[in-house]
Amino acid sequence: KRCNIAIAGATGAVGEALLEILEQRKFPFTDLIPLASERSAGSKLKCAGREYLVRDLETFDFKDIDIAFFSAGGKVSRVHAPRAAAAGAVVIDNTSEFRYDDDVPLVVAEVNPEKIADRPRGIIANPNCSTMQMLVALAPLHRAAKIERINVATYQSVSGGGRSAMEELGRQTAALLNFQDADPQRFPVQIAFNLIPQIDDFQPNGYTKEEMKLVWETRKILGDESIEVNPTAVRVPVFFGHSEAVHLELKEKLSAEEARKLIASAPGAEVVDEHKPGGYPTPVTHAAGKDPVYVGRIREDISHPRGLNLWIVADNIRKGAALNAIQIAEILVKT
Ligand code: A2P
Ligand code: 11C
Repeated sequence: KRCNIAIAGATGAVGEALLEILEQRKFPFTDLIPLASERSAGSKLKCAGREYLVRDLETFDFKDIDIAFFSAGGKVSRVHAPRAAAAGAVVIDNTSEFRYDDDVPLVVAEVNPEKIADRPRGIIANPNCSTMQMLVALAPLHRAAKIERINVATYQSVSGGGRSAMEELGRQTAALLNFQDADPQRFPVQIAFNLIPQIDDFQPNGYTKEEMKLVWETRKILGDESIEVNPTAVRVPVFFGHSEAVHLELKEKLSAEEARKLIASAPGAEVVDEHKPGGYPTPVTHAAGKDPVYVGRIREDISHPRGLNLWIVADNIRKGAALNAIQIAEILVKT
């Protein structure tokens, strides 16, 4: 079944990846409408050998659109996603705007695709990148041995913050190598040659929203409110690819070898786990520009009888955002 698609935020970092992946996967669309703010309306974007004119989201009528991808920030989704759904489009929303609403499914294509069919508001939410990659790796372990608690520290690349954040890392790196000031604008403090233990806003409990997303989204996607999640989210001076050090406490013991086998046979995951220099995934050597979620450093926790340690790396713009959204759309066009 061919269909008309629209991309709100088509000129952004995730928008660019959406166009690239639609082309790579030969997504069966009839027409494609890139949408952005009036700043970039009138410019042109390429997909599958054709040029498409960018239109202003503000004044666009979604009546002929079957699937609308939204990646232009929560505030934009709040206003325009319900409008697109009311006009008959199925919205696949990349922001955190609707993720925690009971009547909006939150879907990782390899983990809970069955939820796509139940979308009373015509909106399907795409999880946050850090939850997405973590659950592609952890879902098979949860099914086999039930995860009771997840301790996770993230190492998140700047592309998660969009184009302006990538530009800031590039600009600061060049400035500092030329003995000039970093002059932070997009991030609260210098990101080049530094680490920042804050992503998104602080919540009343002292955690950041990025950290709480890992708690809320893990429980919703795995359908298990009893899972405890203890997160720390850190921004690192990497352009593409989020990494996560994950420590699991399981109900039943799994050996490292059993965990390796379960992850290796899970859809979307790939084990890279050799005990030698470079025998593990990194954002640059494995993840950037690639589809799989890479898992390495799989070890039994020497301090806990049913503990496991893992290192999970994926391209936050691809599997973490654009790819999963397109996998959802592929399921929609098949049904
Ligand atoms: P524009 O290029 O017109 O600013 P990123 O996540 O890389 O920062 O990209 C954000 C995306 O969201 C861009 O495509 C941007 O378009 C779009 N965008 C931001 N604000 C709005 C808005 N008010 N209306 C429509 N699109 C918006
Ligand atoms: C980051 N995870 O790395 C964020 C970006 O909730 O969709 C995505 C924010 C979200 O900055």
